[in-house]
Amino acid sequence: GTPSSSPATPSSTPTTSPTPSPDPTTPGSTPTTPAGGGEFDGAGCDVSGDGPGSDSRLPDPFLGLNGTRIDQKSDWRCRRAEIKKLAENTIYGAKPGKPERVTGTVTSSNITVNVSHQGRSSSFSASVQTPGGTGPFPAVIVYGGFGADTSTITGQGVAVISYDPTKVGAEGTSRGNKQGAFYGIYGANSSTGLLAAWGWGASRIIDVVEAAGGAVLRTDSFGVTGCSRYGKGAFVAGAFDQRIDLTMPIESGGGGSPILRGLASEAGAQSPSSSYGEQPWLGDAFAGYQNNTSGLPVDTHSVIGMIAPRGLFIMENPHVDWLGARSGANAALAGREIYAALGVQPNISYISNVSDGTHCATRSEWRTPLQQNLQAFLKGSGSAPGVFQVSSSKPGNLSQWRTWTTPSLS
Ligand code: MCU
Repeated sequence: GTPSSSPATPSSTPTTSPTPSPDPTTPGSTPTTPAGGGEFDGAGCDVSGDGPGSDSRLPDPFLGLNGTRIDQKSDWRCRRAEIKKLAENTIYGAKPGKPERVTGTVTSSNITVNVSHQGRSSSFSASVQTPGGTGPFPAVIVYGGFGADTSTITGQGVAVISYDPTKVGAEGTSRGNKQGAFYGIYGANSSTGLLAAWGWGASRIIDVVEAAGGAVLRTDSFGVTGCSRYGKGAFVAGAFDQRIDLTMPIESGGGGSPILRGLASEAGAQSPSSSYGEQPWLGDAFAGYQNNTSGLPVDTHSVIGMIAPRGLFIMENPHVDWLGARSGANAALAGREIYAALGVQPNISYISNVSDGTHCATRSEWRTPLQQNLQAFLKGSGSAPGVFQVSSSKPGNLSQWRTWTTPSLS
């Protein structure tokens, strides 16, 4: 493997400076996205309008805020921007874009992130584990310290960035006194919930890796994963940063990928009000929806659509009722319709028919599709597996949850 005793030279290039041209002699070097520029491509879209009224079933993800259904694949860019707005306003709180200044260093063992914005500054770091072989390597940002199969990730030639999101948004605080690197910038009484704050931190890690120019880690190839509360975080990170090529939430439960409308009635599952109250994971605005999910103008199937057409591999555990795997299956089934309409159905995979009921276990059923997803989306090799294996104990039933049909977009 790569000796961790010979770290690459740290760089501390401000990401606000122009990205240097890639060195064509570096293996694996590809043109870099301008720093931060690829986080969200819908900034120029008209997102005026409030969205649909109350509906106990899943809102039509193809219905624009102007009241017209989209009919072209290229319309998805601005539809994503609409969903982003609605999801921020009602579920997660606002995820701000790139701050005025982001600097940091990348070595084969560590990443530092320094942020300043409107006179406030904060910092955090993450550790790096490189795989064997010669870099620069693609990297998966792994939230937290459990549940993700990191040896399979490094075994595919992909680095692991171990990210402790609680440094960016701490658990255990009141909503009026939120703490961590995000809230040091945006204020302890920011209405943004932890999941969006954590995603902001992941985006800032990507800013620093981009600016470092590809000596250790590739600037254009990122995944994200995590289990349980960190699965919720991984899901939101992937939805809100288009530089993330592969999103892999594991057993994310309430506030993660499962449809919020379903969780409100799924037997034994963590309810939306419990997800709102347990920690400030969701935005403060969700207070008004925690007992009224029908009032949400979006649900997590549309958040899945924010990830489309990029890679998504949702892993769930049907044995623990609290995790809401039936609502998870319904989210995946409805979200898959968006992937299908965009002509990229194999880019979403879902597996919940797993045998071990232990929460956040490492599972053999996920290993091969994990390898295939890493190869396809982070290494440009092979093709997306497009596996869809729903447990018989927690099946979904899409027809129960929608009245809309799936358009064939041109
Ligand atoms: C599934 O994620 C959470 C769940 O939402 C919580 O209710 C529970 O307390 O903790 C889970 C978790 O993060 O476990 C590690």
